Amino acid sequence: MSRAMPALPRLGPDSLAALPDAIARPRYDRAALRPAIVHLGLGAFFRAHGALYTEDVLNAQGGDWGIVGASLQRPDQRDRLAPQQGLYTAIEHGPEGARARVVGNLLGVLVAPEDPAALVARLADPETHIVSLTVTEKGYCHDPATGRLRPDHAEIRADLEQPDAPRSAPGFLVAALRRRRAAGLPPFTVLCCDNLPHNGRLLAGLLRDHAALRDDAVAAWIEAEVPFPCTMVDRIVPALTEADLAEARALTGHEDAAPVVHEPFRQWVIEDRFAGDARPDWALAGAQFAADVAPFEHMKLRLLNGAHSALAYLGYLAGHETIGDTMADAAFAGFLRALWREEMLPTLPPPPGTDLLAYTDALAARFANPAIRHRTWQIAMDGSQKLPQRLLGTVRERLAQGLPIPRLALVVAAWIRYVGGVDERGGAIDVRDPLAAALREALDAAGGDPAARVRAALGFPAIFGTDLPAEPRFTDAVTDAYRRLLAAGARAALA
Ligand code: CS2
Repeated sequence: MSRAMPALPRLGPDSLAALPDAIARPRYDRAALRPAIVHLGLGAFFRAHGALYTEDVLNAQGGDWGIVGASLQRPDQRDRLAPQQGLYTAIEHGPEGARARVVGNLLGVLVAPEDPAALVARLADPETHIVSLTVTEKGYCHDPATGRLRPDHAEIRADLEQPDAPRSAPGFLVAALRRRRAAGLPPFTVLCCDNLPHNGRLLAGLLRDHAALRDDAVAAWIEAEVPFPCTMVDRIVPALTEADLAEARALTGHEDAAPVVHEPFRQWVIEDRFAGDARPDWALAGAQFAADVAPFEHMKLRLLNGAHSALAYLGYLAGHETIGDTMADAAFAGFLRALWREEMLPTLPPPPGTDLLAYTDALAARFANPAIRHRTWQIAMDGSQKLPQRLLGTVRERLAQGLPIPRLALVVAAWIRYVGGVDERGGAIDVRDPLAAALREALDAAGGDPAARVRAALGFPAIFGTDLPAEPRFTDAVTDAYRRLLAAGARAALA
């Protein structure tokens, strides 16, 4: 006979006083919080990054900077968090073990598809000062190679059909800004926190283009009045697992359906341009306000995210489940060092006060952290949206300088192998990417000839533009690497 475990109490406001002493919890007055920040794309990353910076500011000086989350697709975050009145456990996994805290600044979660008008109203409300976003690369409905809005995108078309019940993130922002302008209200600040190049400027262009599809005056107002600070965000936050749920239970003695597990490191560099200068003093929590975020963002997108994608495709093909497992394989750790040193660092100007070699040393240690189980499959997702800013910018700069790209080409070849959908042992790969079906179709149509398959994959201008497929130094290097991958497998191809 199996004996049921005694049920633990669900995490909620009443549990705060009952948590074990080691668990940090809000030290400010939760009742004083106002819905001043709305975050679109509430997921593990934001709850382990921006929300924790805000939590630290509240703990340091109190205040009313509460956060309302919004999910643009699914109700699961709301369903997990609502019974806990927004409280959740953040668990830090460092080399010395785990440390947990309970976070209190989340006021609620709106689920956009259930009631789009409610989200537009929340955004348009004068109490909303900042709208931050982590909707992932594909959530911007743009063309990753050019950074322009795709008016033919299904979600953008849906926005235009029902402007007061939009579907896309740009659609919600435009609908709310239109309403604020009509009401004579000041704009909110749009704070993009996704891993996109010049993310603030990119989003400003997308909103202008989106608004101009209906009303040039709104587009002009957005361009003139709305601040879109650029940001660089960094913290490794793997997707939630059953083990995390169990760990939250063990640490807190409470049932938490929505814990987040993250590494100790975090970084946030923010351009200091906010509507009415209204923002939490995130510097109190270690964020950096900078006049120019571009050098930080370049460093991070190329050295961290570029390396992540490299390890994800090559590591997955070699049968490694996580980034930590991949780094524990000396062939991969060595390849990564060489990729950084030989091909990435030479084209990268260091941000003020930063030693890039030390930065890559620290990255290698972060990637190797065995307590962070970050799956290669998770990072391999949405490669069509990630390759341009992570790897192809470096490729273009090296080619322009007449420099070779053997390792970068191998990563692109590994991506082609990955999106082909069949792994090295003949098993199916669960490829998640907005272009997955189109890529698979193009590769299948190309047949078995490696050069034809590479040509087919590189023939996606949304990813590679029109310049790279026409550049023999690029296509030859990728084709060579792809042949080596087919002949010897990913691990041997690293040599
Ligand atoms: C990762 C990022 O999933 C991915 O593509 O490269 O989520 C990465 O972990 C973060 O950007 C780290 O700051």
